Amino acid sequence: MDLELIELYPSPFSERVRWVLESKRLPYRRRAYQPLVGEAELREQTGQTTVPVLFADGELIGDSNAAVDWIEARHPAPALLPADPNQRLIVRALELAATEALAPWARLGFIGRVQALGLQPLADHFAAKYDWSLEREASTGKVLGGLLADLTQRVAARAYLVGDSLTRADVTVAAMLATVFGHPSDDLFSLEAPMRTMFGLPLGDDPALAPLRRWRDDIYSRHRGSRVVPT
Ligand SMILES: N[C@@H](CCC(=O)N[C@@H](CS)C(=O)NCC(=O)O)C(=O)O
Repeated sequence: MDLELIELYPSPFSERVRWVLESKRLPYRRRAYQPLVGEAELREQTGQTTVPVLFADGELIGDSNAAVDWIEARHPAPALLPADPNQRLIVRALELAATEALAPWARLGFIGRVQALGLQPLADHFAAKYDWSLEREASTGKVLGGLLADLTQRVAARAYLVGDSLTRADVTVAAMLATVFGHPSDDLFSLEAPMRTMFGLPLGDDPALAPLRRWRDDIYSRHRGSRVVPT
């Protein structure tokens, strides 16, 4: 077995794949990607313009959803997908809600911060790449409000999003919530202060969402396995 992950350390998409690999106790090498300056080389080597990219036993997997499926199919224990088809469908729907809606919308807040700080040329690069505008950023709350409220209601009453044990839905939603609440505290996720301040939305401070934040922190404490650290 030979596994190498090209990652952007603070990105929840990379974090999600690290978490799945580590849950299954799979040894892997890590290679850091640097936005903008590393993009031409990434495209040349992998055909991709985003990370994570997983090299897995000779295959190149350029998307975190495909990567976690590859891992689950070949390394099913401990299972992170339920056997029951209904539960499995809910896990997949939650994962897609988190990776394709929650994180991309909440990321607009991150890009807005990069813009406001005038961190060029990164700011304009991200704005163009991820379709940022002040107007789109301003509608994040409207788009995500219902999903965040429903997630909060679910985890206020139950330890896990689906069933009675950890699934990829928990891993993925917990990882993607870094875009809403910022990262978990430094004892769980090592991150330099300047980078830490770049993540999280004002709506993440809404007291109504506090149970969701507590759940995220609790899932990290109980299931991440060890403190997340850079390469
Ligand atoms: N659908 C992709 C999305 C990955 C993605 O958006 N990656 C971002 C991290 S937030 C990235 O590579 N950003 C760096 C860049 O654009 O240069 C996946 O699930 O892997």
